[in-house]
Amino acid sequence: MDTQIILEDVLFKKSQQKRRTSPSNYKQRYFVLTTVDLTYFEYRPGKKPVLKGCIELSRIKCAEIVCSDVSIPCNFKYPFQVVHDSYYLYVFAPNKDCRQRWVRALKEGIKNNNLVHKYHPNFWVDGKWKCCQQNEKLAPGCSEYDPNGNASKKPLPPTPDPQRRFSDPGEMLVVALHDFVPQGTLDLPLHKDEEYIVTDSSDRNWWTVQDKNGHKGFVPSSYIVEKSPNNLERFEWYNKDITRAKAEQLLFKEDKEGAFMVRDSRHAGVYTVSVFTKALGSNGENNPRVKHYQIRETMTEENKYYLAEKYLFNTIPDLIHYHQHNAAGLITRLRHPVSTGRDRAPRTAGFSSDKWEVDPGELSLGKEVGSGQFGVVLLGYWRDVKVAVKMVREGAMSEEEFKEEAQIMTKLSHPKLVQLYAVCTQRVPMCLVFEFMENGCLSDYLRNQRGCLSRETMLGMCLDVCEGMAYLESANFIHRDLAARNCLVSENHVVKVSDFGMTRFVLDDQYTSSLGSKFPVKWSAPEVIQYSKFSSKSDVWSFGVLMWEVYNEGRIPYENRTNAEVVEALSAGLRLLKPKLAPEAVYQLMEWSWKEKPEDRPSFSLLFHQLLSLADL
Ligand code: 4IP
Repeated sequence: MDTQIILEDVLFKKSQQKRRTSPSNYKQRYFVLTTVDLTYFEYRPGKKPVLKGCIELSRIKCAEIVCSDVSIPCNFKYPFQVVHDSYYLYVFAPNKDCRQRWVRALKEGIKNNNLVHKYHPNFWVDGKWKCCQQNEKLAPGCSEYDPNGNASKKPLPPTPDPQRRFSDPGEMLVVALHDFVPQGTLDLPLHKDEEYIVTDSSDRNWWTVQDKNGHKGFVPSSYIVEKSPNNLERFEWYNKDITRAKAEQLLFKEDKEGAFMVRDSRHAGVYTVSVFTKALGSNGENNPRVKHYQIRETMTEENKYYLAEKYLFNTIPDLIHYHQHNAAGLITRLRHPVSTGRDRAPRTAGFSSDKWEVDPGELSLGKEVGSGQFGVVLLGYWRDVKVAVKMVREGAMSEEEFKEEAQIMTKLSHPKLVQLYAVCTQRVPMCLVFEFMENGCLSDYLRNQRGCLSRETMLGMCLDVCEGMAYLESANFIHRDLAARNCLVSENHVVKVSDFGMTRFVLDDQYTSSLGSKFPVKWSAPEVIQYSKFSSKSDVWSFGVLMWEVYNEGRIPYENRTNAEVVEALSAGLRLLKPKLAPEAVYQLMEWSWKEKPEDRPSFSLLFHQLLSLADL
């Protein structure tokens, strides 16, 4: 049997301390799970990954989530364990979804092994197991191991104790980030800052939660966050994944003394506090500026956080709270939290958990805002939600096939994807209801902003698209027509991927056949042009072209060549030239995306981390 890649992601790992003198450190590694083994590599921007470790699947005895309240000294806060031979490999994922994907895939891969019956649900720390206090590392486990278990489906324990320091994987306490007004009969209302217990998280977008009165119902998973000391997402001052340049831009715009935010540093595992000040410079001159401070951790037994050496705190929220009241070594105290529009509730996957068809009477239609392969696009409202309505021209779309797929597509939901909310099939021809994007398509946006875009902004655009594509890749969904014209720009200038998978429903041969005049040859990988072989790796090729478009401010690739000439040039090994505005390291990523063989191209998740490492500190 051929070895196949099942999952690949950049994750953190803790050293397994195989030798007595091994340091207990946390490192970012590129993990690859295949049908045969689990390997991890050191990745270095622009260079080939270096193999660091390999565990054959046949040697793994347990793969499971770790539940713990110990503070985790890297910024991926979702641990799972891989028990093999007599070693414990602790791996840390960036979010719950990703962790669940890995644990599920690992369990699938080891299901025929000789597995443990019992395991340790918590960490081995300071010479004992946190779960059962046994002080022998190889002591038998203390909890039943469920080899098939989808941890989130376990029943709740009978009497939940609010003082418990860690929760069973099945019992997760969450806090609402936003109010949610139910739109369907199965939904439950959410009230900002109130706590709920998750009872089922098996659907990616709609989780079942229970409120304090015992009422249960579906809520959008993006509206709640896990309540844990390690989770910063519920704080208005925390902005995940934004670059130093974007942070500075937002803080300058706020223009208030002490405007601040906490963000992920480019150095994985580290957080940075960025703060704006108008304090006079050393020469006594007016000098509004942003200062950046890394949050440091004492690597002692009891992990503590600090900004200025003297003041140590158990958690980051405690540290921020202190510095909100005391400058204590900072240029100014932290006065005004600034966020990237987090106050606005995110999109939900569909309007509600059980509603992906809308009644035409509930849609009000406004002016035309554009046109696409299927017909005109109108501005509209569904109840009070602003939406873009694609009116499908008769004969333009294979409607039956689309209807079958629409339900799956409404479930694809990510902040960097243009959300398909619902379809309206009772109208003839039908229409599709999407999230509305104020700033139109990326290619026009780039052309209109020519000469005004900084390199940081361009990198930010590539990062946005890459993040959305990494999500599609993880959902095994192929875009098939990624290009700047198929990305849209939101009101606050976030770029989102649109029209994913839609070419499958186009009825125009000129568009779908690689010989057709409308086929996007200039964005297509060689295997797509030759054999219509689409994959996430052919999307990666198109993404390389999209990066080229961004750094060329919306110019058409191979401007003066016909499609036939492009095909010829590609097969002779020629590639698009480096855009003047692209740094060498970004062009290297484009070239990597244009490798002849799909398997030599990077995955989106690797590209995302490579791009992130190029963003300013
Ligand atoms: C190393 O520390 C790394 O953490 C290794 O991880 C780890 O191997 C080593 O543990 C540990 O000593 P230094 O880089 O500071 O030397 P990686 O290979 O991912 O870099 P594991 O086995 O955890 O992969 P020992 O116990 O193998 O020495």
